[in-house]
Amino acid sequence: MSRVEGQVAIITGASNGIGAASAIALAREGFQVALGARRAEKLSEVAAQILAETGKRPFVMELDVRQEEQVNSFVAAVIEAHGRLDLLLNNAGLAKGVAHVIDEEEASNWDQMIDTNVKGLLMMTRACVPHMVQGGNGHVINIGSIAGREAYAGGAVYCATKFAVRAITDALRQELLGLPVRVTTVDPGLVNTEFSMVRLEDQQRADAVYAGMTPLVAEDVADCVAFAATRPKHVNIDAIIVKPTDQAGAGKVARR
Ligand code: NDP
Ligand code: 8X3
Repeated sequence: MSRVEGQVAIITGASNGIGAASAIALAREGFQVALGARRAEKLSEVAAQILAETGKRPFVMELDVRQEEQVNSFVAAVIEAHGRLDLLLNNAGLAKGVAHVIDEEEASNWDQMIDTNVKGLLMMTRACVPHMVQGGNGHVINIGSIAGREAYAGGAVYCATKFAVRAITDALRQELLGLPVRVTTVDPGLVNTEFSMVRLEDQQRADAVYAGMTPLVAEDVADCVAFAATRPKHVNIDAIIVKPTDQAGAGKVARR
């Protein structure tokens, strides 16, 4: 039997990309997975794939991590369904636009990034960790970014949110010291998902982000999540930075 068989994992932003791939990877490892995101139909497709492959029916519920009531009722419903919680993958997140700070005419993109990537992650963490402490086992895995280690023009607010994720990860690990809850950040470089389409709202510009190079795919990041999640309980993977071989930093990409 696998080390994590029967343990329960919540994955936010599980309807697509890294979240969907990680949910599948965690389910393959033996976790009972609970999937949250705003697009219920896409969640159902991911759930169907997991059910077909593992024989386990995932918990599925619509979730906007910016809405505190939804966050709390999602976590309560998972606890009601499964009676325990062992892992939270804080993956839901996005970048909106590449405008320079002085050119951004209104604050709605800033609000959406900060509310999702930072406040949503905080509210999910606050709702989940007490159940982990109570159950004697827990792990919070945050999806950060290399944008949380290196800022770039056009990314002031997105980078700020990912710097914040790293600060929260490190502070949380100290706050939970002595309790049976591990804290990890997985920080990817370029991954070919819907991320660039959501950010740029233009398919040609989104495709250009990955042109002439080989980006990561969501499954590459899911491998890192699954590795961190399946270490023995006394092993805390603090951080994994994972980039394409064709990338040496933000904006430092080899294209052919
Ligand atoms: P996708 O756009 O493919 O997936 C983003 C996911 O987040 C979707 O499932 C979306 O679901 C969900 N989401 C967005 N807003 C909310 C919300 N308010 N509440 C709940 N779920 C939400 O992109 P990725 O898979 O690439 O992104 C996942 C994470 O990885 C993000 O945190 C991103 O910042 C990070 N990342 C991505 C990189 C990349 O190059 N792709 C590199 C480094 C980090 P729905 O729309 O259904 O709500
Ligand atoms: C996404 C990676 O480099 O586009 O977090 O900001 S990057």
